[in-house]
Order: sequence, then C-alpha cells, then structure tokens
Amino acid sequence: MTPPAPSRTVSPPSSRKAPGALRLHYDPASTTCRPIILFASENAIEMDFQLVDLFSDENRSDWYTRLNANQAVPVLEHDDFVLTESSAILKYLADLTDSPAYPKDLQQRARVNEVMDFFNTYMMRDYVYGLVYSRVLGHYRLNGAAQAQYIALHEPRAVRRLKALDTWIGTKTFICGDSISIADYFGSGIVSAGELVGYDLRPWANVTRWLNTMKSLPTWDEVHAGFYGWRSAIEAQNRATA
Ligand SMILES: N[C@@H](CCC(=O)N[C@@H](CS)C(=O)NCC(=O)O)C(=O)O
Repeated sequence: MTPPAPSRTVSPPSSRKAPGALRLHYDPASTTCRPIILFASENAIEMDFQLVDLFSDENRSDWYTRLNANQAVPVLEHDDFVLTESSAILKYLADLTDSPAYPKDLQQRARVNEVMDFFNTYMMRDYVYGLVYSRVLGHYRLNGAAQAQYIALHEPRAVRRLKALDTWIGTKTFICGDSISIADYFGSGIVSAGELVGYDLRPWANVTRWLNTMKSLPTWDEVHAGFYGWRSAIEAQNRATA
C-alpha cells in the first residue's frame, strides 16, 4: 500500500507516543472522523493525518479502495495493521494509549459500548442519515415528494432517540458519568452533525448542555474548522437559493 505523502503531521510538545506509527486517513468535515481527531488532539496522541478529500471522490481512487473496500473514512493504520470503522478505531486508540476514557471495569466498559452502539445505529440512521445527509449530500437526496416523505418518516424517530439520550444524560456532565468517555467523543460528532441543517436541540436541555461541554474542550474549534467551513458553505447556498 503506497498512499500519497502525508499532508501534515501533528505532534504537539506533550504528545503521548503510542508504540509504532499511527496514521489516520480522514476528511476534516466527516461525522465519523471528527471524534477521532478530537480524541487524538485532546489526548495529544502523536499521529500522522492523511487527508482524503471526499468532495473530490478521492475515497473512490484505486489506492484508497485497496485500503478500505468500503471507500469511506476514517481508516487507521498502525504500522501494518489497518482498521476501519470509527467506533472500533476510538476503542483501539483508547486501549493503545491506556486511556481512562474507555474504562477497564467490565460494567463501565459495557455502558460505554452500549452508548456507542446506540449512536452508531439509531442516531446514525434516524438523525444523521434521516434528517441531515438527506438534505446536505446530493447522493442521499430523493426526488420530488419522496424527499419530504423520507424526512417526515425520520423526524419523529430522531425525536425519540434524542429524548432517550436526554434521559440518559440526566444531570451527569457526560453521558456515562462525570468523566469523559469515548462515547462522548463519538456522540459529539454525530449530534453536532445537526448543525449542518440548523437542527434545534433546545428541547433537549441535557443534550444541549452536554454538547456545549464537549464544544468547550480546548481543541474543539481547531478540530472542527473544516466542519464549520462546510456549514458556512451550506448556509450560503441556502441563502442563494431562497
Ligand atoms: N460505519 C463507518 C461509516 C463511515 C462513513 O460513512 N464515512 C463517510 C464520511 S462521514 C464517508 O467516508 N463517506 C464517503 C462515501 O461513502 O462515499 C464508520 O463509522 O467509520
């Protein structure tokens, strides 16, 4: 596998060096990449970042398809070991760096896994694909009346998921307790995707508070610069077509 030269290398002064070389193939705006980049940057995990530009279909190139037959980001390379799936990558990185964000205790770890599965299934399907991607990504948009029907089908389902998440968080600072876990990193990428369509989270006060806590992490803004750039482009396009 010979990908193009790395676009940039991030190694902050206090970096936590994992044994072996880590490389993440990513797109900065991606819902599934942002949580990994945020986790790596908050924990100063030394990693080489390789940009895969989804907007120019670089993920469909031959070399990338050999790396990930699903033609999707993220992909982690750890020396010769190649890992896809953002949830699996977060768990791998947390274990590799012995992070408390993925507890060792059996039941605490099961709780984190439970929340990550909830995000990866219900929330991805009903909220991200149902309400966000269907509006902002051409290849997920349906024609004519089917588009409105698709959104109408998913709206109450997304509401049900957000209500469950709100109850889950309750008065806690983070979803699984009072310390941050990889479920918070994972979920923050998914819930914040609603910002691309101006989804109003205010009816869910606990979700709103939790997301604001995630957004106050020191490197959130830097990690999300590409995402907010995409959001501005969508807003400008909406204004132009209004
Ligand atoms: N289940 C995968 C989903 C990955 C995924 O859908 N990535 C999107 C970006 S958020 C992608 O690469 N899409 C490109 C495409 O499917 O053409 C994961 O969690 O890693």
